[in-house]
Amino acid sequence: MAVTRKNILTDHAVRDKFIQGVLALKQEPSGRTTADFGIPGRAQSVNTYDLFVVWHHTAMMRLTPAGNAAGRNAAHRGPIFCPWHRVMLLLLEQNFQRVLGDATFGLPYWDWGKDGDLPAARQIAADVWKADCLGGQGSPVATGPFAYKASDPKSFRVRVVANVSGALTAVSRGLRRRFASSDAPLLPTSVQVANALALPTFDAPSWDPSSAGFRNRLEGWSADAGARSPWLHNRVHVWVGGDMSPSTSPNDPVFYLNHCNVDRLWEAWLAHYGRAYVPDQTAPASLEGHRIDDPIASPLGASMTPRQVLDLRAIYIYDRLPQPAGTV
Ligand SMILES: [Cu+2]
Repeated sequence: MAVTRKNILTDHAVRDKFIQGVLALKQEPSGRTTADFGIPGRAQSVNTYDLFVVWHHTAMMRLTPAGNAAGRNAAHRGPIFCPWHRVMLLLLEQNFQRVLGDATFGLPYWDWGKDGDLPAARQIAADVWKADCLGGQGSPVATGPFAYKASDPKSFRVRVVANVSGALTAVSRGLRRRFASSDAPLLPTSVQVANALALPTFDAPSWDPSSAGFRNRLEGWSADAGARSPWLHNRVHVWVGGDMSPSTSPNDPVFYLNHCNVDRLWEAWLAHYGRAYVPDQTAPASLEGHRIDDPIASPLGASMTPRQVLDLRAIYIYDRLPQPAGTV
């Protein structure tokens, strides 16, 4: 039976399990150590939650192909953006189900387009940032389930970050968020989401941040006419700020609520346009890592290809899919 992924604001049981799952995976040794990933200092456990942080950073640092000027990498700035993060969420969801002992658990999503429809002052005080949900902003975050408590070593700690030269470093500090900086003062809106869904092309040459199509709009390099980047997914990262900005952004659990919504929007697009994906396997080797049968490898399990994740309705569905602009 497929699990249902729900809006985190509409189901308190799912919200509480998400929090519980994050905290449990934060404490659970993965069997890998910092030394396995070349992180300097005394070798210490990379716990399961932090293994996803390392995976994301590593993928983002691997340019595909090496040295390309557009910065296309193994997880971003190209068509693989959608399937790569879908595989990541799937593996996280399986780990949640295991650690919670609940095979019916589906990852929740944050419908940020809805919050983007609110006035600015209400966006930073929206329900998702309340103490019973994700807690608010701060350096460190001081409210909610991921607040830093100096006296409690089991309270939420960021364990792995990247330094200025892109190398992973072990740390132990509180989570940081800084909402609505001048780089992204407002969240994306539901109209912008609907406009993105109205784009019938998934992706197109040059398969990077300058491409036309749905993937690039959703990822957030191309905007509605006249609008200023960053857009949609990118804008959410920048709007939350702090630990949500760099390559180690899965350090903030809101990463997964953002990406579950991104995956929901991709699912809405797939449902509307016939589950198509480009480029196919005849595309040149310069697009390796982004073609339909190229493997998405992970330190957490078997690799999967884009083709294998275009229809996962036997595994999970969303409680609600938004519609493209111009449809009823
Ligand atoms: Cu990412």
